[in-house]
Amino acid sequence: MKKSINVIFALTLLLIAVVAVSGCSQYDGGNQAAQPPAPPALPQQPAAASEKTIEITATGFSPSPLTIKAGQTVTFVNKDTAQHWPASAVHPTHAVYPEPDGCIGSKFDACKGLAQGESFTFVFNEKGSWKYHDHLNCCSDPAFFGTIVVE
Ligand SMILES: [Cu+2]
Repeated sequence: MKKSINVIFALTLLLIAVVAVSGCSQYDGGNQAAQPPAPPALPQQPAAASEKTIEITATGFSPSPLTIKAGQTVTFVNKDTAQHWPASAVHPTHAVYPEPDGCIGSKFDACKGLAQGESFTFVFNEKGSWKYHDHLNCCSDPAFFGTIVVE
């Protein structure tokens, strides 16, 4: 009699353990299924909307002029075999863009010639019409001047 009670007790414990484990794994599974769709939807939209690319080729900057919103990021990519150095107007002081303490006169400055495939990324927080140039091809060719309008 006592032995069969022990067996029933052991089986009850086993049943509780199985229910607890399967309950936990079902809960985790539900969590994993619910989480992934939400996070990617939020960060993707602002990132895609806030980043712009300006390509530098042998014929200059494109697109130019470029109109963006304050806080947007612009990446200059050198697609040319020659080096190019985007920097704020005006050559040679580069101080027109109103964020000081860059390498020459403002923070809107690549601070070096970009080799083919290299890029320079800058966040435009100041509203205005900001002229820039290629410091290495300045200032005989009008193709190597550009404007970014920040609204
Ligand atoms: Cu310059």
